[in-house]
Amino acid sequence: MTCDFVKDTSEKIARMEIRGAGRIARAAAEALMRCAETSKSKTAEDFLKELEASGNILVGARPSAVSLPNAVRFVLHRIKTSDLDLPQLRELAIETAADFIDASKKAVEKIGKIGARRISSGDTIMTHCHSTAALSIIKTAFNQGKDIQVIATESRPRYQGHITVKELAKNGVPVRMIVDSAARIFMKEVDKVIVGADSIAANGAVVNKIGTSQIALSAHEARVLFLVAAETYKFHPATVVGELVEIEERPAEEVANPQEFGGVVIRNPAFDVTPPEYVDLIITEKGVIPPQAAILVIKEEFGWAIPH
Ligand code: RUB
Repeated sequence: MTCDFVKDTSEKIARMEIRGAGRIARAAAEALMRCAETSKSKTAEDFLKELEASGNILVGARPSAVSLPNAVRFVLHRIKTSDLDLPQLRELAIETAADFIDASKKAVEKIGKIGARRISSGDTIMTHCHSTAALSIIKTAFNQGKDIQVIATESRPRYQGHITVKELAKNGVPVRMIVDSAARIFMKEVDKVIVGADSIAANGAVVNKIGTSQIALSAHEARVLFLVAAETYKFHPATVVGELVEIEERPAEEVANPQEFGGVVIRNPAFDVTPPEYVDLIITEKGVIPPQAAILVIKEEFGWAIPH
């Protein structure tokens, strides 16, 4: 048995009504919290089974952001390793989900503060897609009075760049929008690229919105710093034992109507992988690390979740 909140949240995640790795993670924790609050299970065993089944549904909603399974794991691990009766277990599940949500929001704030130290007055920053963590750095630096400019890609096919541009403009940050394919021509004006992450593998490779790796490549070519803003729950425990991050392929219709092209195949991968060689720093809420230290973050934060 699973609850309605879980079905509703996983549908919203799949439809991208709830999107962005951090928001997805917080929504999953909240669904589990509501599930625990309203559960009609009569025994601790049934309650655990219900939450586990709910967790599996949530995890199946989208494959590439590890923040989703990490949020579910965080809640389930704490309740599964306790030895409590049903009312206490319910309380613990609610408390743990709330802890995750709270820690996640604080992490984004902390990343803003830590990352802003890397931004200087006069910097032009390029960003791609819509990342709350990357924007936290940009907005914090701007609010500290640093004179910065932003160049944001529109991020086809779902145009998450529009959200970025509107959010920055609303906050008074000077921002220009470009088509994704103009990233290289503008790179000569850029001092730093800052993007978010959906997953970070044990070798420091960064999975983020499709197009990120091309931007990283042109930043590398132009010797522009490439920074990734990522909470520690974006690090992927199973990559330690060789699991690959699944790259979500979304419907062709998001790109164009195949019928208008005589049924031609249209591919629509939603994410790509930026190799660690193109990443200068990863900014987490625990501090700034080189991509080569990703394995240490995974061992420290998710050692218990690394599959045997
Ligand atoms: C969003 C995306 C974002 C990361 C990080 O993809 O790739 O860069 O999720 O975002 P989609 P945040 O729109 O397909 O979910 O920093 O907000 O977690």
